Amino acid sequence: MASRTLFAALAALMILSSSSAEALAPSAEVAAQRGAQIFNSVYDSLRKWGSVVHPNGMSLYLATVPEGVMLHHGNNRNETPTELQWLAYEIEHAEMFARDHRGGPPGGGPPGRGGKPGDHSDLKRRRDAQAPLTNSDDTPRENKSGWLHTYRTTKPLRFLFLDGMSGDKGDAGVLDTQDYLLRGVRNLDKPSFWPPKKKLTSRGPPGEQDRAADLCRMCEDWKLQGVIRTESAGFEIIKCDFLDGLEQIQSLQRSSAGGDRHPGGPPGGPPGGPHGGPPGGPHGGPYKGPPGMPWGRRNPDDRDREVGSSRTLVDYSSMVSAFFFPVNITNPDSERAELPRLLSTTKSEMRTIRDYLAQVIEDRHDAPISPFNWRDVSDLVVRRYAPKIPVMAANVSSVEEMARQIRFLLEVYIDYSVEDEDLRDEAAQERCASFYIQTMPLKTEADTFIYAAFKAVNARICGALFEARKLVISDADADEDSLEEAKEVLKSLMEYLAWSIFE
Ligand SMILES: *[C@@H]1O[C@H](CO)[C@@H](O)[C@H](O)[C@H]1NC(C)=O
Ligand SMILES: *[C@@H]1O[C@H](CO)[C@@H](O)[C@H](O)[C@H]1NC(C)=O
Ligand SMILES: CC(=O)N[C@H]1CO[C@H](CO)[C@@H](O)[C@@H]1O
Repeated sequence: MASRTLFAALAALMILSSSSAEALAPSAEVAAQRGAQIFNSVYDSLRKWGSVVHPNGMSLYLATVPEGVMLHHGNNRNETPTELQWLAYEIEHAEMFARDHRGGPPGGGPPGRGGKPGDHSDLKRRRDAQAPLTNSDDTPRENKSGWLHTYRTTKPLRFLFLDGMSGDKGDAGVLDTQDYLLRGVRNLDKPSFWPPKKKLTSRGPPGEQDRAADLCRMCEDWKLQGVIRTESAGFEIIKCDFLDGLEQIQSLQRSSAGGDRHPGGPPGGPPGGPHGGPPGGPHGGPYKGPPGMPWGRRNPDDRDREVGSSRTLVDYSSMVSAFFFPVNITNPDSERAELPRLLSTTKSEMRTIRDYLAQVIEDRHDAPISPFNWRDVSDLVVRRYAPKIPVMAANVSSVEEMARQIRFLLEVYIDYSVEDEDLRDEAAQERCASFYIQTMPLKTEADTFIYAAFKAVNARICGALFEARKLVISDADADEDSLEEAKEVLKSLMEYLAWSIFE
């Protein structure tokens, strides 16, 4: 009897512990609740403007740089790096580091723009680690100019892509996926506890060099070449074993006079930062945005900057996102409520997501990447609705004009062979909600979560448009008030969507 009780108690305990171990799991329900954020992560991926508008990345993807892609590295010597180093997708980004005798990566974000005191020590440590002694700060200024090295990829290279402005610095959330999720750092005064293989040698707050070293240890386990990130100055790669899969095609010394004036390129660094452009950034345009944020200055040129869909192929079916999991992503800073954070998550939640990511990376490592993907679907949706909705929400001045715009968007979904109007509209709204997503094969869990998210977004768009349709088309007495009501519906739709293209 006693043993039976014990057995039952043990069984109950096992159920309890296994259910608490399984408590944190990704789900389509959670993905649907965070549909807009997931949609935006996919749409914004490898796009500068989207990364600037939604800087706090919560998502990770496998990404491949195919053979024959050109990448750049600026440093202070006529030597190709042999270990962990940074690569830039764009010339002007790498040139920022070739110009200065102190060398360094296209990474880390120019100091003086981040405005964080920590950034300086970060950079100093980074450059101490990278620059040979002969080129340290006491080198005569004449030897200031560096080298710009250009490479081509000699085989497809697999990376982990971190969305948002994850290449920037600062404590407002751009580093959350790296520091909290991947590295498991909690208290930044202490070295990271994970991965535990090697004790960190540096002291003080873990900086960029430690971060890169930690990421590369993980990438080694995952058989990845490194990490792709976006920073203010451009898109960059942390290449862990630098020369693996790279061939140098050019290495030229920059003019020492070119440092301060560089037509077409980045202007010289300000006093506060060896790597920095002026507040205008590498393109010199006036940034706008919330003050005090490292990425906060928005450059109009960023609207057109993107890696493109062929220089880097993202495997959307490998997406792993904090948005898929029921974790608390609320920003404790209520003034930045629109920016998600991982501050209120626990170590064990982060470990669960990391383990899930490791499994996805293993499963998808060699999976063929579909040329038509979820970002293409998001493009279709945005291209269809984005040019119309803001005008309808703000600038339409008559019921007739609003009705015309709504017809333009919704007629495609309506089957006029159905006589009952309610049935017809109901079926049309459902058709509208799945129209763009119905063709995508659902091969992985990520596909089903993205599907759920996209479905939620499309359902919201269609719900709003059909509501507006009721107000100004179905209602024969539609008047000025109906028009205003319809506009309000569309305004709140825009707030929900928060598409970067609206900014
Ligand atoms: C989530 O985190 C926020 C910010 O830290 C906190 O205010 C809130 O109470 C948390 N929510 C839950 C359900 O724990
Ligand atoms: C609405 O009209 C104003 C004034 O003409 C214009 O500045 C604004 O860009 C328009 N907005 C949209 C979304 O078209
Ligand atoms: C212009 C100038 O001073 N160049 C010096 C750069 O450094 C080399 C040695 O590394 C000197 O030989 C050059 O004179």
